[in-house]
Amino acid sequence: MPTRKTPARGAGRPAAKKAASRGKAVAAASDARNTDSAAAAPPPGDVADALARHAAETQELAAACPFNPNKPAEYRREDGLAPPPGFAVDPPSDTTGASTLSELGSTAKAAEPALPGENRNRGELERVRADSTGQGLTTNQGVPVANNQHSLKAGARGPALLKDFILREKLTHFDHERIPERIVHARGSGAHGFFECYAPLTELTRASLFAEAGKRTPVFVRFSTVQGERGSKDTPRDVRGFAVKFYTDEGNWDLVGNNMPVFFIQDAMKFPDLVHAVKPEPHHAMPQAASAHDTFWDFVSLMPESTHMLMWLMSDRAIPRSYRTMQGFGVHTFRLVNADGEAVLVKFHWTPKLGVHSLVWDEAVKISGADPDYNRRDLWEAIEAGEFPEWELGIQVFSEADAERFSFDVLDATKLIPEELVPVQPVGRLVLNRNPDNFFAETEQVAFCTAHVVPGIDFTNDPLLAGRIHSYVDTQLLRLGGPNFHEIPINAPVVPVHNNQRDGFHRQTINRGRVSYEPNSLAGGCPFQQGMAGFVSFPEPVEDVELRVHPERFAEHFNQATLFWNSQSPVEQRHIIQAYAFELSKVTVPAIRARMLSLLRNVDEGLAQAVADGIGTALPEPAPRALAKPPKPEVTVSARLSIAAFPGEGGARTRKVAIFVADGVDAEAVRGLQAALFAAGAVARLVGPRIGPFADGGGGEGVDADASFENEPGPLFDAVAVPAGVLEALKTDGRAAEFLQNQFRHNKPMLAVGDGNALLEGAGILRDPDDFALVAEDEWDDELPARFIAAIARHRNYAREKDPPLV
Ligand code: HDE
Repeated sequence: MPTRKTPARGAGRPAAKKAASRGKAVAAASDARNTDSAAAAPPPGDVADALARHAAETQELAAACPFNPNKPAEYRREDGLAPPPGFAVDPPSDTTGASTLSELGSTAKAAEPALPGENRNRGELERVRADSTGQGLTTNQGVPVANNQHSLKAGARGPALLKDFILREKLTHFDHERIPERIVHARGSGAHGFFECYAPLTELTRASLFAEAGKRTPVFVRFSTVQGERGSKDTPRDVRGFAVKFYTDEGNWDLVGNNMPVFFIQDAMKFPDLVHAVKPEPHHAMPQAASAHDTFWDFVSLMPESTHMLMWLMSDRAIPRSYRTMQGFGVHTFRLVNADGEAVLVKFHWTPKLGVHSLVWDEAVKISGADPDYNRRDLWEAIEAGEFPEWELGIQVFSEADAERFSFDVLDATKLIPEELVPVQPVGRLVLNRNPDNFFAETEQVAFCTAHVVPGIDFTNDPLLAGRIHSYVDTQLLRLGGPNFHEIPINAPVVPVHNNQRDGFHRQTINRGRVSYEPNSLAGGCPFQQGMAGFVSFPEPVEDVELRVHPERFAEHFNQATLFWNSQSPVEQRHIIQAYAFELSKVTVPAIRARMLSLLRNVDEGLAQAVADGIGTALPEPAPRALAKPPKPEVTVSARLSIAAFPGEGGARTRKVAIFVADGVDAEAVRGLQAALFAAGAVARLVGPRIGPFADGGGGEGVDADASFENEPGPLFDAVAVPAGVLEALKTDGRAAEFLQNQFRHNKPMLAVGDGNALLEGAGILRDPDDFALVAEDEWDDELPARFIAAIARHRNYAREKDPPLV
């Protein structure tokens, strides 16, 4: 039996020394091969064995933290206001924190943050994008599929077999393809793009997207309607969502706004009531995507604070021509905080470069039948054509002291800040330049959240905002199936994510190492708290007792509704009256109508009377006001509240124009006009009684209609041209007359040449030299396209409008 050499006998000799150190190394290596106990002495550092070295490095790392140096700061007030960074120790080697020494490396995403302006998220999306071009069919497990036509059966006429895992996988996946739709804003359309900062805003905010002139931050934007279900039409009378996810290099910032600057209610407590009231009534689930019903008007007529928002909702803002031609607003007052911790208050505005343009109601109704995807298609087509929609971001910046002086409370989301009081300064531009590859993966799964702010942007105590900070994450937990929805590629930030959150449904991150807590010494304290480099909440002073009440300035409900009314052009005012009359006529309970009229009397007597006349109702007494002595408003008219203040850059780009064709048409003129419109950026389609070829009146080469009166009726076009030669073929076609009547009634530019004029006359549309949008000539001349394009650039001639309409 071999005997052990005692250290005493051989310790002094080199061979013995060698043997002892070999022995230690073996002991350390053996020790390191166990995961449940270890020797009392720290493992030696100079061993070759990888596991032993790993153990030694772990010891070294943990020993670097003999106590928790962060603790004292946790109890100091000044550290609460300006948190110090947490301790962090560099590990002795790359593998000290590894879960396993057999790891080969880490992903690029975990290794380094994106460069400023780099759209790393696109790279992430690239990683998960699947391109089946040239590929064979497989199952979800990657097994090649031989036959995708038939289930596996026992004989050609025999029963299907349970072991057909290919059929079962296909059906099971299909059966689970739907996720719950958003409770509000279910219907939407999205696009990728970037935000570009004009000049550094570092004096106001440390938010990294505003750090340098020209800095680009990737974005994903989703526009939406509010009331309708996911498959509902695009053109109801409704608020539109305007939600922007900025993938900044300090995390995601979501500015989840609307196309109107105010909201119906002042407190999150009332949001479920509002939504229940406006959604289809619960007994029969009607009407879809419409506010024109009893429960909505019952609720809002009992909520006088809604009056201002209702004015916007009854205006043409609620029926935008395009997502590309509507403003966006952050609605709430937010806070900007600079690197020194100094804060200002801020409101966010998006202004479309194309100008603000709307539909008219009759048109919106008809479009919803002709093309329920009208706004979705418009956004998609413009981006595909390289006509990238663009908005300017503007901010209204003011101080707490300014806010104190206003006659309204800036924490009240039913109030805006007139631009006469605080001007809007442009700070950057938003460009949407890429359509999603997959609607579900991107537009449906994107999860916006008001709580997603970045260092430099903070909340205020707006009680509506407070509820939103909770609600958005909460709703995704159900909609996207658990707490890991931030890992879905469209939601993932472009910067690495490091924290000790773990597990949950559909977890994708494979966290390295065994440490998932903090403080720790086994990972050198990492990930460590970032102190003042991280998000530090603005230290807003809080005094007062807990209670459920609003401040008194919230109680004034009508001044800004009146301001909005006073600021509208006569056409806009007429449309508001018509909208109220229409909506209230759809209410079946006269008492509700009367209640609404009583509120309108507090806005403007003329408005109330006109709406009352529109529904054949006598005016009731004005509604009592919550404040006996309402404060005097600073501003009584604000030009910037009218759509007329935002004509846009002009031009006819992306406008859709119909050119009538039929047998006998002047094909030469058609080609000339189409080319001129195309050169101006407009999209002209040849619309005939059917698609297909039509003969030229002069015997030359004919034209080929690519749309018909049936598949593309008038309301889908911004303008129409009737060239010479189509009269004979179309004079008895009621669809042509209806097309023209719609164009006329919706105030759209029209061009008629030669006997095309007779077609208009047959539809009841007479020449009118005062109507700039009715370009009518007996002969074709080469100036005509330019005149027509100039009219298209002015959108519509509202002066043509008569109530009731002439045709
Ligand atoms: Fe929202 N809102 N909201 N909202 N909202 C949602 O979040 C909510 C409010 C807005 O394209 C939901 O992910 C509460 C104001 C937009 O995906 C939900 C309150 C404004 C979108 C929710 C409000 C908005 C939503 C539904 C009152 C304008 C669509 C699904 C306290 C400033 C975002 C979802 C997208 C979506 C809650 C009020 C805008 C349920 C509780 C005010 C643009 O979480």
